[in-house]
Amino acid sequence: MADDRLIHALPIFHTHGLFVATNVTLLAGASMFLLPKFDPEEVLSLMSRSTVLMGVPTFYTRLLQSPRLDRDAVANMRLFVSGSAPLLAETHVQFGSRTGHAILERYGMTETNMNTSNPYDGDRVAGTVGFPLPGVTVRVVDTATGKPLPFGETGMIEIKGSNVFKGYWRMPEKTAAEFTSDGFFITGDLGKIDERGYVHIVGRSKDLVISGGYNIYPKEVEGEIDQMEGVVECAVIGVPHPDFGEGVTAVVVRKPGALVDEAAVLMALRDCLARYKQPRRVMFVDELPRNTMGKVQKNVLREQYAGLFADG
Ligand code: MCA
Repeated sequence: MADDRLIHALPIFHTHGLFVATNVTLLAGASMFLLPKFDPEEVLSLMSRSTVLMGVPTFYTRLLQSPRLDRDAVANMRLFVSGSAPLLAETHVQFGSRTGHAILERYGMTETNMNTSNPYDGDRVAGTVGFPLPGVTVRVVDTATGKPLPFGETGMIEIKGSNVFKGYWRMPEKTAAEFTSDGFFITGDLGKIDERGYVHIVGRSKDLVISGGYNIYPKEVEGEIDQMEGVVECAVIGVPHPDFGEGVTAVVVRKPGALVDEAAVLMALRDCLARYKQPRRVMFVDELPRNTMGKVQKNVLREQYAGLFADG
């Protein structure tokens, strides 16, 4: 709305900060505080002069850590939006009880822009990303057969609509592989649609880690570690992290007698990968778990290390 004022603390080199936050503000003829980075105390200070905050889940978990966050602090605020990574139902509930606001969670991707959203008027259901936006078709299909599934059953989420991109720049094969023959984009997110029509995202089939709203492709990190002296192979996974949602974790197999340790791996990556892509922990194992086809079972590793960051 034209009299809105957005607190903009997202990077503007991503869809969320540029197209969603900035363009929507311009389209509405509204205004914003454009901040160089997210600082929870500064954001709290601006709330008395603002009406909307758009953030990734880490914004909300960090705001919850401030004792200043209460109903008085948000008295002028109309809307809190979350996207780019899954918002834990627990964060939604805690934020609601501290502030009286139900965070509006929505679902987008760089390839599609925004797909679904919880309603502005109506139930914003924790753990769901709401309904398809106007003009967007969302279906859930069987991952093996590609056939649409009934309500409540989990499968691959596919999207069609004028919001969907045309393809990856100069990557026709990747583009072809990620669209169905009837023109749906295969998101790589696994989910279901419940009887009320709310979309739930329950997992991911693409080998991708999302840390603090940034996408990390494990292959890139694995490629760097595999090149190191003393390393046989490795697998990079995301495991639950209290601040970033998922924490990048490398599981490494060393050559017999090799001295490479966690510090050495981190040091080797320091200058060749952006900081957010660098593992927060490096674990060593004798061998990686594999299925009968010889494929590394990352799900087994994710379970094994699920509690790694439990204490922060
Ligand atoms: C910073 N670090 C990170 C991350 N961000 N490590 C892992 N994951 C991250 N996301 C590193 C820093 O370099 C630093 O390294 C250490 O972690 C702690 O930094 P800190 O000061 O706590 O971080 P920050 O600068 O406060 O940043 C956290 C953040 C930021 C505010 C959550 O990551 C962020 O703005 N995320 C938003 C990303 C986003 O806009 N995604 C939208 C993509 P050291 O320890 O060396 O000091 S578009 C999208 O996903 C679709 C379209 C959608 O639906 O929106």
